[in-house]
Amino acid sequence: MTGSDFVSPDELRARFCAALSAMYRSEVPLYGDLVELVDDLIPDRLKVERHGAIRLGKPDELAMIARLFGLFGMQPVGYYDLSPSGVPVHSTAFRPVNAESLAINPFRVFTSLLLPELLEPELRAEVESVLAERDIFHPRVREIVAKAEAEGGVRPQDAEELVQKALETFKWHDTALVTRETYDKMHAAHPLVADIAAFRGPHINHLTPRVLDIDAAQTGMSARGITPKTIIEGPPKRECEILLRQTSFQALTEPITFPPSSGAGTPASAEMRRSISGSHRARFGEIEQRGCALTRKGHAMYVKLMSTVPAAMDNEAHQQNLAKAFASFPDTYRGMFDDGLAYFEYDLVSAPPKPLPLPELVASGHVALEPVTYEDFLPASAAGIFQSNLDERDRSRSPSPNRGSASKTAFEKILPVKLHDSFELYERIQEKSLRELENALGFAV
Ligand code: OOG
Ligand code: NI
Repeated sequence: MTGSDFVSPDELRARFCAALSAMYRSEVPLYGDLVELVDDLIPDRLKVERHGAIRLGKPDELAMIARLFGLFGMQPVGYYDLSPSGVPVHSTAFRPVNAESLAINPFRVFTSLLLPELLEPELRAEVESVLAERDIFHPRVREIVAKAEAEGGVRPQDAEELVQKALETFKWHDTALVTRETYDKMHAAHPLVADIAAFRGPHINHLTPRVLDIDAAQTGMSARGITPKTIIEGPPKRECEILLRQTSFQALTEPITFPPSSGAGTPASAEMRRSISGSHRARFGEIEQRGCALTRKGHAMYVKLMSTVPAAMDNEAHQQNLAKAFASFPDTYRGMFDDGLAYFEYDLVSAPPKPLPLPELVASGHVALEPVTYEDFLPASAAGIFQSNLDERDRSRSPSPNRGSASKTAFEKILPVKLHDSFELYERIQEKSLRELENALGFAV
């Protein structure tokens, strides 16, 4: 059996992304409106979503998702603990890790896992027993994944079924798994607990196309009657964009039904046997704009500068505050290169008359800098996206203390594959480019 007997992970990812997008547009028409707006604004947008997000309930679900996404060429990259921001989950992003695969289809899934240890013991036990009962995967997904792992890939005859049955996991369920009472208890602890544990599966909660001008998109959303969240998350608008800027429309209030409360043992009245209607907020639409990836030093500077930005009530004021705070962050690729703040690939423009070190080759224009795009997420921005969909009361919940590296170690243990460090991936890209440059020049820089 050779590699060509299998459907490539890149193709499977593209098919999965297209299928998920079609499903979400039909489930959430307002998301379709957002995509139309984005398409109007950016005619040359690569017409594929850049990311989506799900929230899982238990370790087994994360382990199985990692195996499924692994077949789609998506590896876990980065660890984000959102609990210090008052959101009871920790997360990773499943994404392609090499440049070729990112170019074919960059789709990634921000995947969160509930931290039940942050719940009161009684509620925790209830949540864990609900989660223990559910299986979010279609039995055929489990079978095809096991077969593909044993054989070394997904066979053509299994590909469509795998994509279609995998979609089942991400579908919306308009009937809760638990009674209204239980839902309310979960919701009171944190709305996300209800979102994660009260349903049969981890409905995809948003998809995110990419834009080239997020400020125009933010304004365009209001003009089209799509209410955006108050502020654009992330760094300010710059000549040389860095990291990730994001905005979204707020989660819709959607009708759901609760099963009748069981009158355990007692003859239930007709009233008690009737299902109960309610509503739930989870699903929204987001857009993102990506700039260049920062080194550890650049990232640390980003975090430090962000911590000086005061909370603002509107986006315009917030953007001004950001611009002020970032005045000291160089806004040219040369400046970022000189200070070691960002990752680059190097293009040979013309051969120098004699061997020179890299900084001089760049300064003399013999080598041009090509910024490496940031492919990951920002924990504070992610928390801001989560929180924009919570009520004021829920936003002011006390944050959990930072649990340091213990929770990362626990998260890594659940994953059946290695958790990649995003800095290492960017370093590898930069290093490869450096080697190629040296080969082209014929000397070491
Ligand atoms: C995930 C929020 C984080 C992003 O783009 O930062 C995220 C969620 O709401 O489940 O998707
Ligand atoms: Ni997102």
